[in-house]
Amino acid sequence: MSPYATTRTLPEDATGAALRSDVLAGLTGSPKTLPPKWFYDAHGSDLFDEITTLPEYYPTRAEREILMARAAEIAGATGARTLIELGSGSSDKTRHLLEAFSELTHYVPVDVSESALRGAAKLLLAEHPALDIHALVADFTRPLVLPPTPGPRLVAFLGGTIGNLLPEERTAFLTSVRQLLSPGDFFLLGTDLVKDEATLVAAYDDAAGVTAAFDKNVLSVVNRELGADFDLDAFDHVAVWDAGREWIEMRLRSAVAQTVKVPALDLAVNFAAGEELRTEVSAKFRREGVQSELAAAGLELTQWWTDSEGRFAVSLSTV
Ligand code: AVJ
Repeated sequence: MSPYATTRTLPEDATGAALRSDVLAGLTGSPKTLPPKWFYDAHGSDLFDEITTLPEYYPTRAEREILMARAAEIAGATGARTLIELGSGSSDKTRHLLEAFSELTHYVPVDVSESALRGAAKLLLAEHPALDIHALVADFTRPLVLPPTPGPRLVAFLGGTIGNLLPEERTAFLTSVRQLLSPGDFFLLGTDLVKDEATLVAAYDDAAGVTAAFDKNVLSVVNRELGADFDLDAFDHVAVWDAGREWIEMRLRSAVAQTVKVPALDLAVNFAAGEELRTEVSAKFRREGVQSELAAAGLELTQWWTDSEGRFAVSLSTV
């Protein structure tokens, strides 16, 4: 039996405290916002998995195409013995990589969801019984302390999730990734690319309404965790492309004037009819932008791969 260890750097009550402070700040600010990380309770994670199969939502398929085509090249270029995956979730994206890495002995998945980590480790160990898995229950936007595993190390951040960070948050995040790396280590990053508005908006406002349900799920999370009384039917899902900032925004638009109570925060929140609550920013990138953001953090882009339709990119960089 190979070792499976877990290290928790999040206090057990961290999630509750962080949710309360995020909801208080977000619902009392102007415009109103909620951070996208609160979409992902068990139901939200299921809805996201369903999104990845929708005809309009191309990023998952495009990234998978790249990883499958380039896994051997990535393994050869890095010679990685440890793979560290930030925001690993179900570890689905990494499966293709793990197959290709002949030198790999250690896998360090990092996620806030301990149940996702446990489920993923179980499946992976069935396929790779010799793999040493050390799961980290941690928030990857906070400074990380990694277990002492052999180098070279490959830190992977896939799925385009970096797009959920605002520009200043991205700078801080990339700087902390840089600090995890020693000479000879690598960073593998998935970024969705700027493209025509119709394709982008459809990817975040699908015909079947799955993304709308995913968007509204954040209200269910606040209802359940903080005793709020959001009426999901009183909000409409909206996806908007901001051409200046080159990001998609998901918003929930209040259909009527209404007051929502959040008892755990002793808060009553007024929404005007038509007022919008921003629930997600999903930034889209260009090669020059990725390269310069990496460079600003002390990382040098060495490889850039896109899918056959040029919709998504995976890049490799070094210190
Ligand atoms: C998981 C953050 C990459 O921004 O495309 C999918 C989340 N939001 N549909 C994205 C999401 C709406 C997704 N990421």
